[in-house]
Amino acid sequence: MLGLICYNFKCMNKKFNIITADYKTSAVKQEQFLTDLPEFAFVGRSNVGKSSLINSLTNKKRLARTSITPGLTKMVNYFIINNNFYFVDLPGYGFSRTGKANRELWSDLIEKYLMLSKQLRLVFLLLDIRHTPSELDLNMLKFLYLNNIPLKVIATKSDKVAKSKIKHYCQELAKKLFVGVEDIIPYSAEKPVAVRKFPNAKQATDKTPNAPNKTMDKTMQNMNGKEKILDILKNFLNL
Ligand SMILES: Nc1nc2c(ncn2[C@@H]2O[C@H](COP(=O)(O)OP(=O)(O)O)[C@@H](O)[C@H]2O)c(=O)[nH]1
Ligand SMILES: [Mg+2]
Repeated sequence: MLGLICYNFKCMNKKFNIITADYKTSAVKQEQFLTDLPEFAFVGRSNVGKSSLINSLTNKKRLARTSITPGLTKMVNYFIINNNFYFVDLPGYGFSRTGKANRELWSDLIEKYLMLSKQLRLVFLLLDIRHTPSELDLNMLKFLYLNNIPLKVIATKSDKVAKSKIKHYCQELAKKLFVGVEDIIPYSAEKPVAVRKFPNAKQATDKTPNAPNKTMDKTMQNMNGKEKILDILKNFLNL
């Protein structure tokens, strides 16, 4: 019995890691959507950093094709992770190349995927940390809310702003999106970025009265974007 408790405790504390990541398949129509394993989808404007995020999370430079090779970006691309779940790289939305009207679009395929995927657990909505969300970003957020699809917001390219300004940019994004700043995960596919610190964490020591709890500081506040996302995946997969 004690052994079982210890085993469970060990599992609870075990860090979740991505060990294997491989391209599985691409879908161009709904009949091709997969149904066998849980899915985590990445959605956002073209060029916001979806493919780079997938590559960074999996430590594989060329797993998802970044904008240098645009061929596959109109498809729903599945990557199998740890033989256990899928990352799904969705087509980017944005200005229509052919459309004469200056209108932003997202493809039917994105909408079909989000509405019909049976195994979709969570959507990561990516926004560039430096930019005000576009109308289309806000529509996507609304669409996800209205369809009860769980989502997390990722503020990409956070290496492009000063470290000291990351929190400010996240706060600005949070205001525009009507979410809490803690719901926004700053991320850099180039360098790891600490999510947040207690404002007084630097000065505080164990002996300081009311010093922040050190364990909490380490586990919650100093997680970088990658650790935070891995933690979210772990929770959604009940691992
Ligand atoms: N500096 C920086 N550049 C990034 C980051 N993420 C993506 N990029 C660049 O932004 C461009 C578009 O990225 P990509 O992943 O292809 O975007 P996607 O169209 O949303 O899949 C590429 O040139 C990437 O190198 C990041 O975190 N930091
Ligand atoms: Mg891409």
